[in-house]
Amino acid sequence: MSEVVTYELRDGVGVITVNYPPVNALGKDVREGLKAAVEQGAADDGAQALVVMGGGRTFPAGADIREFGKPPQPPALTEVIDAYEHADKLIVAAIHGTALGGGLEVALGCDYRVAVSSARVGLPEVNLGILPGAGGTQRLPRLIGADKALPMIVEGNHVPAAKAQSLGIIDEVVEGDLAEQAIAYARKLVGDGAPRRPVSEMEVKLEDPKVFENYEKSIARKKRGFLAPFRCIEAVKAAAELPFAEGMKRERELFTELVSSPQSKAQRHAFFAEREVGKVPGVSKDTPRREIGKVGIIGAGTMGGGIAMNFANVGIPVILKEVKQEALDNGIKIIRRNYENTAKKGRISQDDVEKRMSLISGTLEYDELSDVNLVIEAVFESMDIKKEVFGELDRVCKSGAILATNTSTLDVNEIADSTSRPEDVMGMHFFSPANVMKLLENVRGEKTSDEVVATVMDLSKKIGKVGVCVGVCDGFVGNRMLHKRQAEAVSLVAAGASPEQVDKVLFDFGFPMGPFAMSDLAGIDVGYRIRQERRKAGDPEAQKPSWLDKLAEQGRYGQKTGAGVFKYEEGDRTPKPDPEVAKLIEDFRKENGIEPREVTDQEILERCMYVMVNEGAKILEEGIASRALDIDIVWIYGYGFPVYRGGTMFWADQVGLKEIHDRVKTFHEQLGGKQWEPSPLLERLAKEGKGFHDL
Ligand code: HSC
Repeated sequence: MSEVVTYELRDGVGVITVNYPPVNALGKDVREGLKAAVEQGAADDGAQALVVMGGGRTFPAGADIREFGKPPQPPALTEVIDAYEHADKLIVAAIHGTALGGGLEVALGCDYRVAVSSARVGLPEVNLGILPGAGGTQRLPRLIGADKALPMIVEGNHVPAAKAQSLGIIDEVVEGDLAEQAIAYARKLVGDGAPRRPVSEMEVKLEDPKVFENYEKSIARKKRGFLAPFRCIEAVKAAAELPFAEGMKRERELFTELVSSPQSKAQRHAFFAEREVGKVPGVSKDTPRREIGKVGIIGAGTMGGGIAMNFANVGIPVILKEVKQEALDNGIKIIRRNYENTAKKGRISQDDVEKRMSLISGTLEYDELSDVNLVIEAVFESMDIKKEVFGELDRVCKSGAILATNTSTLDVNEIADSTSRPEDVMGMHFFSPANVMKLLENVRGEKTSDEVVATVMDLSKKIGKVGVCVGVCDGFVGNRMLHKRQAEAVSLVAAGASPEQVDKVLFDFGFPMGPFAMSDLAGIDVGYRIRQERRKAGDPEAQKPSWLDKLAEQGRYGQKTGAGVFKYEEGDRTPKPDPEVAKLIEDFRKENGIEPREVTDQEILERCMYVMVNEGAKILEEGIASRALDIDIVWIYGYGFPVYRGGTMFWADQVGLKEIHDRVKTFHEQLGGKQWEPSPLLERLAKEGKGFHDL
């Protein structure tokens, strides 16, 4: 037997334990070990029943994802599970941690399942662009009914033990030592003459024959562009309609199609990138972390309030500092309202609302921040104001406190240098709404210490964010690339496209909304002010005045004023084309001697996307992002880049860098502009036939 799976006889029960840290993934050695162990258990005369469990922190959390895309290595997981289901001894799965994917499929091959109350089970394969491929789509509907299995398989959520018990997945929730409890349970079952329960032999219960059709309709919008959720529905339908063996064949066909699809490759890349992104190159994993027991926030506006909620949500006390009592009261009132709304939707209890609110306090005095371990400034984007705030923080905050700025545009090094402790200063760029958006661009200044970087990166995870460490530049990673795309979108409209056409192309690509619906949501005035500042300052790279600026000058700021590039009806956020804007664009073209031409969807896609890829390459060259995967994660979590395309740079690699480089060069010849100057890195990789992820 392999070393990663052990077998021992305890109290007349054979206990099979998987020891393959960190998550007991079902790689080749584990599969071999599991198969050998069940054979040993079956042959062990001293064992009246068997228990299978995970050592360390969890029951197996799934197949070993790193094996996908490589030649399959026997034994297949399906073969292992068959061996458990057909063993001639009763088997109990004893679950702690997370029994996910292939792990839950192993448990479904057992006769009975017990779990500790903190355990969670689920079939999250859909999040990797695949479906459960070791019988999960066929056994779970047989165990709990197709109607209940469907959401678990299509949504891929983790289900806590108590709920899993009520669904019929778990037979008993146990307290105390899991192995002992499972052994006692197995002995009792044998003593009571409990029957074997091969799930594959159960009938599939189906309450509503239209469930598949209805479910497909219900997810059509939310899962737009994804392949796997729809294939999951097909697989569960097969369970309801076909005998087990045929259903398994169908599951295999669908699994094989998905696992080799570009979507699954992209989603697997995103899975590992999300974990890799937390490991900052050059910062050792043993770097000491500072304890963050209390946080101060400067500014109780929308941003400050949203940021505060992240900390209260995980039990960290927060103190909000404002200038005026009224603004403070209002900020805290809005936080309460947000929590109350979440409670109304049933996502948290009223008790949670009160607990979280009790962790949030307010002050008008800087001196009250003397005991915080981290302070995040979220005030107006003005260097003078920020320097003033940081001067105060430098004065009152205790030694070792981390001083962070939420700036999205200003130079973090300049802010840091205005204090006596630049090594403790860092950017924490939250995305709006700060309590919802998962991305956190953690901006490392020239002098920021490793300890501060490591602490802030860990803290990001703790508050449920995906932190990406980036360097200092205008717009950091996300907005720097976004601004290039936005300028291109504006110029495409000036050339002859309509804003609706541009938006549709990017929406169809998979973004949640097009660039103009997005600028209407964020407020056109924000970008307008920045562009005006640049023009005033004589910045040679400032964009020329455009039709979009004219909209801002007319007070059409977007959703907040009911009209921007699109118009909005009262209480409705759906963008509607506006003939007035079409006229304004037409006038703009006339004034500037532009003869409108037909712009193809292909040109829109290439210009909007390739300009970002070229900028991403420059960001990599400059070391603003250390790896292409950092940029991918920024775009997936900050801007809704479709995860099934793997992020901007992963997508670029799939398209091929030679193709992109050639087009960038052509656009540079045709349109000019610094944004189209091919990045030397892009040029080199294109020549070498490599991708950004080969670096
Ligand atoms: C699957 O099971 C398919 C099946 O249906 C079988 C198909 C068979 C087909 C047969 C055909 C014949 N594999 O997340 P963390 C690593 S698909 C490899 O930071 P946490 C992870 O990369 C799978 N590695 O920990 C990281 O490595 P690092 C279905 C895996 O405590 C380390 O473990 N299951 C891995 O925050 C720690 O991970 C899933 O999708 C895996 N399966 O969360 C579950 N899982 O240290 C995926 C983790 O080097 N996993 N790693 O960076 C998770 O959701 C989370 O990892 C947990 C733990 C919730 C388990």
